[in-house]
Amino acid sequence: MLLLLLLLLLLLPLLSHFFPMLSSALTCTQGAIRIVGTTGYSGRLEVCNDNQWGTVCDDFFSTFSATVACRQLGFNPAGSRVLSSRSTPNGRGTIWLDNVRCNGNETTIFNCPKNLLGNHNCNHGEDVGVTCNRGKVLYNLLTQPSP
Ligand SMILES: [Ca+2]
Repeated sequence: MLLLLLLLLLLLPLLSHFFPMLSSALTCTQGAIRIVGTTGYSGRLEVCNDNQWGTVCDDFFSTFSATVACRQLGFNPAGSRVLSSRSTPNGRGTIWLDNVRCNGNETTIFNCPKNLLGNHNCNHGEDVGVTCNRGKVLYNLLTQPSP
């Protein structure tokens, strides 16, 4: 019996490799955000909700909102810019945020005035991006690497 248990314990990592549900695989941390792009500091903005990465609509998304996103990602907020939806490659999945209207002082993008999560009138052609100051500062733990 004990041997069987040991065997199962040894096999579990292998099993969960083939059946990710077994380890209740975490895709992303609730409330985390990321920039999807080749440079790491400029690209499509994505946010994590309900264990899924999703995108942000460009409606009302201003420099103030870009500033909040960049600060949340641990960048120096100075010089944060909106990357227009025209310049941002379309994302996939759920559009989590719409009508984001930060005043610039919020600590996370989720604290900004916005629609309820997933409540939007957008399409992925309206996915917004940000360009952050390349300088990173070390005061944020919610940063997750881009794929
Ligand atoms: Ca909208």
